[in-house]
Amino acid sequence: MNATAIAHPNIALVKYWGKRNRELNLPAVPSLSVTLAPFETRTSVEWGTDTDRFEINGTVAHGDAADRVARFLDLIDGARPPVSITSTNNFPTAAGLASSSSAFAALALAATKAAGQSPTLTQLSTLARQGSGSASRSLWGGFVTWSLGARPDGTDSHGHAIAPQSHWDLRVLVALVSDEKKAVSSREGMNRTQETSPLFAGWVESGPSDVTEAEEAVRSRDLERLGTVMEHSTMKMVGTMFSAQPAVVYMKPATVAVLHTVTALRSQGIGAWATMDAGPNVKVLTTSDDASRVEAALREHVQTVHTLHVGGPAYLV
Ligand code: 2P0
Repeated sequence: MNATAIAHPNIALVKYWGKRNRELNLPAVPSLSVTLAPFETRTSVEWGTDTDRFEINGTVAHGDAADRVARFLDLIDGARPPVSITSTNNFPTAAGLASSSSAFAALALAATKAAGQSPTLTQLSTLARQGSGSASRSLWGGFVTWSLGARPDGTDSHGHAIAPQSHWDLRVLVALVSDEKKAVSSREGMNRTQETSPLFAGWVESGPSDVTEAEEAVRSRDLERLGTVMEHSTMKMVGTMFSAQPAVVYMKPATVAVLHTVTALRSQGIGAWATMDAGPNVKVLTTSDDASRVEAALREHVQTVHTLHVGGPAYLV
């Protein structure tokens, strides 16, 4: 059977960093994200063909990338036939956003449908998590919490919709500091941090209350409260990276310049808060009213700024 699905990427407002189970991709901390449009991944799956073939953004995957997709498909059906996949992003892979979140969410939705299954969104999220942790948050639109869960098999560690796309018309501006492929993958960076940073225990201990704080801020549409906890979660995560051995440093000079600019904007009364992920790019959370002033300020340091809005859920085409 054939099926096609579309999913948006998300960025974490409260961060996922570290795993309590690498095999099942179970997180060390809960996290909370916002789904982002108009960026999206469109994935078509043919279940039952001559040979496995995975085409990602026009290039056929080989080696580790292909193995990762094949293992993911095996989770759907351990006795599956060969599968053909064509997946494309409508945004540059170097856009400064984790494309694995939309990729594995779209693949989970399209591949289960093509396999003749009808999983719930929660089951899809649990499946997508095993492809890439952040993908567990891309099945829903709006604001999503990825719960820590307690069961050893991970069936209670998945996304939960906190508020839909229509709840809050925010903007996220991506200041593109660098589009080079990073030297340390997020997976490698988080594993090294977890194994070597003396700050990691504090990170894990303080994570759950950040998610509670962010959920309350989202529900009450309190941008200052949400931005404050987002920056705190981000800087704690960066602190664990810097204190790893050897240190994991994704920042570039322009990253720091943008962070200072965001702080300066706030002192001028503009509601803007910054976050970063496993890379040098800075994402700025702001309102639709302030977005153009924030963009102008970011352009003093970077050439490319993507302006994104809150996106909707993943869906079958
Ligand atoms: C996040 N990041 O919450 C965090 C913040 C990067 C920093 O999720 O190993 O590609 O596939 O579960 O999801 C990036 O890591 O890692 C990420 P895996 P993933 O968005």
